[in-house]
Amino acid sequence: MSLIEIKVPDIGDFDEVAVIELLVKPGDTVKAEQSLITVESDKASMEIPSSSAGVVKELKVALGDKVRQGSLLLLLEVADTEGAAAAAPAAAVPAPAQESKTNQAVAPVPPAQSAINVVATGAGPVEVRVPDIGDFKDVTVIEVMVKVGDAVRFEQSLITVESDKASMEIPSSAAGVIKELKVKLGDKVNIGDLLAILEGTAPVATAAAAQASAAAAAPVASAAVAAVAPVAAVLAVPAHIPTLAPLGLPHASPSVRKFARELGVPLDEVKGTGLKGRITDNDVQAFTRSVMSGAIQTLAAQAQPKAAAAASGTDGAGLGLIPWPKVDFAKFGPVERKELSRIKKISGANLLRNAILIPAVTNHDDCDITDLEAFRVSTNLENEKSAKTGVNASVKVTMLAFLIKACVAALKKYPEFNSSLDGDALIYKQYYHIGFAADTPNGLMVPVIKDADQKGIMQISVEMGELAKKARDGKLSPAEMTGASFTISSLGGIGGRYFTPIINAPEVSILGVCRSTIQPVWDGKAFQPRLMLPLSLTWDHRVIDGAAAARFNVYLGQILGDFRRVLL
Ligand code: CAO
Repeated sequence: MSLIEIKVPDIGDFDEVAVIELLVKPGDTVKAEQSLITVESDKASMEIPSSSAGVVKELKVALGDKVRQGSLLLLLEVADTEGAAAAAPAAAVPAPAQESKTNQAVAPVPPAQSAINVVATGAGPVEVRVPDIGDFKDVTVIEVMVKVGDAVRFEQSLITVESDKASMEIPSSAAGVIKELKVKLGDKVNIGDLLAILEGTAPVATAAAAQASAAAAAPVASAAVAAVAPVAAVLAVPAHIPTLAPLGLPHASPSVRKFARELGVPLDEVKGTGLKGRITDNDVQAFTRSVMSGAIQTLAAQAQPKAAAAASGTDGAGLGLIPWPKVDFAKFGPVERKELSRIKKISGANLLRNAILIPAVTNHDDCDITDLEAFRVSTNLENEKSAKTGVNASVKVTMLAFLIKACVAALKKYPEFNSSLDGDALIYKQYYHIGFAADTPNGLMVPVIKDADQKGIMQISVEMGELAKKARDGKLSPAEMTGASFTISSLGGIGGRYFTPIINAPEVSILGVCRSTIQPVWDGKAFQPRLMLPLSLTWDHRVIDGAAAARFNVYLGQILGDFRRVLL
C-alpha cells in the first residue's frame, strides 16, 4: 500500500474555484474515475474524479475552500501496483491536460487563450462558435439562454453544455443581436461548432486575445474559417469564462442535474439547501417526495383544473391532504409484498379519479321482485326442458338480465341518467349500452352489452355469459369494454345488503345490486313474506338531484315489481 496525493488537475482558465461538495469522506473506498469533490466558479461546475482506486485517507480541503490547479485535495491509499501508476504525474498530480487520462474527464473549462469563437466581418454578421472546451467531445446542450432577436452583451452566456462530469456556460464572443441560433436543446457540440449568428455590433477583440489566439488556436481558426466562406477578417477573443453572474441556471453539480433529469425534476423549481443555495441530491429527493405525496392533487389538477383550483384555494397546497402514512409493517409481524395486477393498477387510478372528482351521492332502496323471481325460475325451467328436447340451447337467466332491461326503461324515462358532462353542457346519449361489473381473478372488469334496448332477456343473458367468461379469461377486447352509458354492479350472487358503487366516469350514475332476501312487508293489513332486492344508486350531483334519483329508484322498483310496465 502507498499513499498518493490527489490534486486539482488542469481546470482551464480558472484562477480559483470553490469547493462546493465533498463527495467522499475518510475511510471511503473509491473507484478510479469516481468523483471526489465538486468545484465551482461562477460559470461552471465540475466534479474532480480520482485518478486511482483506493481508500480515502485524509481530506485536505473543506467546503468553501478555494482551490486552483495543483492544490492538494486528499490523500489516497492505493495498492502498490496502483500507486506506481498513480504516482506518475499525469495521473496523481494531473497538471498538463493532454497527459492525463483523469484530466481528459474533468478539464472542461476552456483554456485561457486558446480559442477563436468569433468570425466577423466588421459590423456585419458575426459567427459565434464553441470555444476550446478542453478535451471534451460531443457535449450536450442542456440550456439555451437566448433566443433570436435578443440583444446580447460581450461575454454574456448563450448556452450551457454538459458532459457527465462538468457543466459550463458558453459566453458570447461579441456583442450584438441574435439573428440565428444554430443549436437547440439536446444537440451535441464540439469545439468550432457554430452556435449563433449575431448582427448589428462589431465583435469584441483584444490585442492580447488576438495575439494569444494566433499562438494557441491556429487549428481552430482554420476550421472556423473553412466553415464560413466569405470572411473578411478572423478575430479572436479569449474563450475564458467571464466573470458575469450566471444567468438563471440553478446551481447544481452535473451529477445532481443528471439525477434530476432522470427523475424529470425541473431544477429551477427545487429549493437548494447547499452552500450558497446550491441544489443537492437530497433537495432533488425531497422535491420528488413532495410531488409524490401531492400526486392526488396533481391527478385532480390534470383531470379537472377547476375542481383542483377550488380545492387548492383552501390552503394553496392542492387538496391540503396530509401525506400517506408510511408504515414499516414488518415491525408488527411477518409480511409479504406482491405487486398489484395490471388491471388493478389501471382500475385503481380510474376509481381514485372518479371518487375524488365526482360529487357522488348514493340512494338505497328495496324493491319487491317476488313475482319476477317466480317468472325467472319458471323461465329457466322451461329453458332446461326445451334444451333437453333439443328445441333450444340451454340459457340460464339471472336477475341481472332483468335488471339491465329494467334500467334501460328507467334511463329512457329519466334521460339525464344516460348522459355525460361536457364542460358546461350535457351530452344525452340516444343509445343504451349497459356495462356490468365482472369479478375476475385479476380484478374488476366492466364488459358492455351494446344496444340493450334492442335485445331481449335471452339474448342479453347469452351475451352476458359470453362477456363474463371472456373477462375472467382475460380475453375482452377494448371494444367490448368501452362505450357504456350506464353501469350495473351486481353482488347478488355473492351476498350483502347495500354498498356505494363508484361512478364509472364519464357516466353519471351506477346501480349497485345486492342479494335479495325474503322480508316481512306490510300490505296494510298484515306482514307478507316478499322477496326484496336491495338497490344502491350512486349519482353525480352536478347532473342529477336527489329527487330525480329517488324517482329513478321508485320507477325501477315498479318495473321490477311488475315487468309488464316495460311494455308501457
Ligand atoms: N339476489 C339473489 N340471488 C342472486 C342475485 C340477487 N340479486 N343475483 C344473482 N343471484 C344468484 C343467481 O340467480 C345465481 O343463483 P343459482 O346459481 O342458484 O342459479 C347465483 O346468484 C350466481 O349468479 P351469477 O353471479 O353467476 O350471475 P349474475 O348474472 O348475477 O352475475 C356477474 C354475473 C358476471 C355480474 C357476476 O358473476 C359477477 O362477477 N359479480 C360480481 C360483480 C362485482 O364484483 N361487483 C362489484 C364491483 S365494485 O368492486
